[in-house]
Amino acid sequence: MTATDANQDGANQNGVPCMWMRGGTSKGGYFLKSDLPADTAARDAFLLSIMGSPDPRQIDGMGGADPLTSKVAVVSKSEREGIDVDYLFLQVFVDQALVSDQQNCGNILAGIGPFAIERGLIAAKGDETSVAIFMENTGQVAVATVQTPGGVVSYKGEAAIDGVPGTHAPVPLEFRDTAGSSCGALLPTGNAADEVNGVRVTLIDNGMPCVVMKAEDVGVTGYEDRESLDANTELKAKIEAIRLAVGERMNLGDVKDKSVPKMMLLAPPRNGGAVTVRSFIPHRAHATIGVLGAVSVATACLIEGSPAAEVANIPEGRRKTLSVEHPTGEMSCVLDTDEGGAVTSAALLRTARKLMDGVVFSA
Ligand code: NQM
Repeated sequence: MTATDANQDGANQNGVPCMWMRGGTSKGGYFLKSDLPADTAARDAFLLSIMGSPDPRQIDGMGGADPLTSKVAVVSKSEREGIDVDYLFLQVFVDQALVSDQQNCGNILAGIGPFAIERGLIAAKGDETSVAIFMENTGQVAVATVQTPGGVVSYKGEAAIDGVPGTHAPVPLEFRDTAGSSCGALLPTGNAADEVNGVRVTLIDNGMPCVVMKAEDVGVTGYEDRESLDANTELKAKIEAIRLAVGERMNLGDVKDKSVPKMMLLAPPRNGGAVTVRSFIPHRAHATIGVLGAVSVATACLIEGSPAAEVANIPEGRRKTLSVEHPTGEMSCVLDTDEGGAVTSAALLRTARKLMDGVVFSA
């Protein structure tokens, strides 16, 4: 028996400690790094097994048969100066035997602060605890503020986010220096717009690599619901061809088996916001929009000459709140800009909730 086999065997019999949490509009398993196999292949095999992948229904696992509920956070105390914890995000594919660390997730990020405090990686500091989180996928830092009345994490509160019923404790997230997180530059081709397969697109990365285009340029309105977009095989084939064509240009290599770049279809706002978006992540339509995906879209709206700028309504001032309308509501991004109009930081409101704390078993 190899060390890996032994590790897997142990996990089968005793289970592995894990907290299941909703982070923003996503859901997944939160693990301490020290509780998972150190070997990447063994770790990924374990995660596929506990999620029930590959299987479109994930019937033999914890996954919810949706990329948004098949997510994992790996958390450890940080050795880095000024940083509390390190967070690695892993996307466990639903119907393929793939685990990817090629993207970040700003929704799952919302649960990292509460998890770190609950697991004793950091101590609560008064009624609110700010947690500096190093996002290992992109090498960048986010600061989350967690409600800790009486030194205990509270999930109860009055904050509402679209896509999640009810109200919960607010978890504000602040990002700085997210430009070029995975692509090396905010605009990896240096252009506000490129033409790909006859469609004008902006290739952009302000925390999440995205291909931003006008919905009408790919034959839809941008106001469709998730189900009709997911059923539109012609549209999906068109945007997947664009995605595959831009991987190299975005410095992401061959993106066939990657969950980035995300495909963003934009239209003018209908509910008083800045812009409307329908996003593909990248093969299924998103029920709302990703956090860093929204930051990248909002940033594209501020770039002169981009297709996004043509449909967006941009507020005045150096600090701009852009309401990004999505299929089930909106997400407000607060962007700070410098005198040249470049985005210097972004802040968003999320909530998170502990759903289960226990042990999880692989097959
Ligand atoms: O963009 C989905 C989500 C995400 C990612 C995805 C996210 C982000 O909504 O930061 O949060 O784009 O795969 O959880």
